[in-house]
Amino acid sequence: MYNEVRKYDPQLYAAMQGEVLRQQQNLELIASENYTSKAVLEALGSVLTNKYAEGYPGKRYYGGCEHVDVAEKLAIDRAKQLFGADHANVQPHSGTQANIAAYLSLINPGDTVMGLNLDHGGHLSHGHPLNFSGRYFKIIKMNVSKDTELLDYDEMEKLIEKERPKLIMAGASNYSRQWDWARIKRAADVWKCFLVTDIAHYAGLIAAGIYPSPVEYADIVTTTTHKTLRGPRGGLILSKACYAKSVDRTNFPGNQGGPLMHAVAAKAVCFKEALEPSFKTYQTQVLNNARKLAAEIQARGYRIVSGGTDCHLMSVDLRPKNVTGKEAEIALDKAGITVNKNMIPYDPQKAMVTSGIRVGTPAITTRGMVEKDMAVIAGLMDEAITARADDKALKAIKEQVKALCAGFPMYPGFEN
Ligand code: DSN
Repeated sequence: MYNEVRKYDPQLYAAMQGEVLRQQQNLELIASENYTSKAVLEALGSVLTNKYAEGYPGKRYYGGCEHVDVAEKLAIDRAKQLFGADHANVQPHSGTQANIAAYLSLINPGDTVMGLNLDHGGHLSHGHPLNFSGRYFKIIKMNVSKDTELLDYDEMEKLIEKERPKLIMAGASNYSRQWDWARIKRAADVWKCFLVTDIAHYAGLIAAGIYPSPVEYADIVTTTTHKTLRGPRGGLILSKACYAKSVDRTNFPGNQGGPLMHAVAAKAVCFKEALEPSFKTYQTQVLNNARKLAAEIQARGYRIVSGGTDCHLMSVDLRPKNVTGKEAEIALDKAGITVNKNMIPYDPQKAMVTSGIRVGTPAITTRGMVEKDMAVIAGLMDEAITARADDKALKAIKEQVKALCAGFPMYPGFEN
């Protein structure tokens, strides 16, 4: 594998090969990661990367776009069908770039935006002071309830009435329960503010119909394509027909130059895969695995934020074990289990320490793991966290993880 890189650039090859082994031999529990299909990888590694195609299908600033036009049209039509959207722009290089385009399609710098606090499960691009969103807009933060750790819609409505944001950004990177999109839309309508929903985490579940879709309610919906959706790294914007021109103009030439046509082609493959009946089976298993894993982790004395999950991820409060997120992440890494430390709501710790970890099931489900494997994984996680000061024990757990993963090849036939 990677023969040309191996011959030309052995140093890089060693890193790439190391990553192949890491992905194969470790338990990948980062909620925002997944394994694409081989067809998606093939499109990503194709000659389409050689092509400039500024503009949109049929209206390009470069010649020779007849074939990439087909690829982009396929991606657009499939995305619209998958989510039932009027309009799709498949060019954003990332979710954050999709969000930049969404904001600037509807409002201007200096306007007020309301978004979920990053510490409560929001995302950097929903208003963090160091992010463009926090620098260009006046941000009003929404919090989850201290008691229930759920979105507090009564508080949200009061905040909208008080602050009168021009735009509500609804979405999260670490919120495991369902959003009531219809209720937020009603509140947005009362005060005449725009509603953008960022479904980057839930997109695959939404496409499969097992998590509520905001498409009928939101003015604009943004997502990434590489999380639960299991496609290439990239972004996607869906909108009502009336915003189509504005979205397209804001993304190009407003926010990006040439689209990455190999990534656009890979998105076309991803959307085709997501339209297959087997994708619903996959997403249902992702959800079942997440619920089982949450229950198994809880049964070992940890606390699951909000008591459970309605999606692919869970937020684990480690305080009952007197462990920080940082300590747990390091111990789990040594044991071949990959997670990220994450703030829990009202976390007493700083962002680089945290009291929690975020755990997700999209990647392990792609590898074929089911409910019975979740009990094994929760046991291995607990053993590693308990043995965090004992490198020898962590090494032994890593061997068990490796043996478990060997039974679920990442890409059958690909490793050799
Ligand atoms: N940073 C991503 C995540 O891990 O959720 C979101 O963009």
